[in-house]
Amino acid sequence: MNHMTYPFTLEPLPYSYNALEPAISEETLHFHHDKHLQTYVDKLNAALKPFPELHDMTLEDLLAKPLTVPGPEEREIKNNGGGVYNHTLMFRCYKPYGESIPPEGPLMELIQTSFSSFESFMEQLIQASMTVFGSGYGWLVKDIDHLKILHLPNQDNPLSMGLKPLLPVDVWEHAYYLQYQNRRIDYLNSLGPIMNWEYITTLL
Ligand code: MN3
Repeated sequence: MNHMTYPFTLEPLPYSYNALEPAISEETLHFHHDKHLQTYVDKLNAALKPFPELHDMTLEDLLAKPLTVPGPEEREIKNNGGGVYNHTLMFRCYKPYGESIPPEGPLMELIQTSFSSFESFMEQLIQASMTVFGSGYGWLVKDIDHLKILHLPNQDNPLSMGLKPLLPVDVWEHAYYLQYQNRRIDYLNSLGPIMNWEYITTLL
């Protein structure tokens, strides 16, 4: 995704706070980006501070590799590092409401060979995101030469499984509860018009 290293900073949104309405409200986006993501950034920096040997590692390496620190400290770095990575990637995967155009080129070819059709792919992605019990994400990932859909708990990241993250679908309640309360499916069904498939294609 990028090559950020310690100390990590909050990446500004690549669009205005009301750009995703009505799918994601301005209020939800302020909380999600300015409060939740900022907290992950701050906690990641605090967790890394005592370990200078980790300060030159990229966020990708911090998530993908075992760390030479005690177990609880490693868990703290992985959890908050996942929070930074997953949210930063997710916000990049969106674009202003209604500006989404369907995937084309290499991404569309991989979707068709991996899931037979774009419609089937979207159904499976929403199904996987509905399956998350408690907090977590539905994920589109690349595994060598094909795409996979999976779901992971909390802020776990596919990099730790040797997979390339392409699209996180955040189903923590903070992602949707202000607008959709318990209706997770309505939130998931609203996301189509804000998907930035051009950006996701650059991750292949
Ligand atoms: Mn979130």
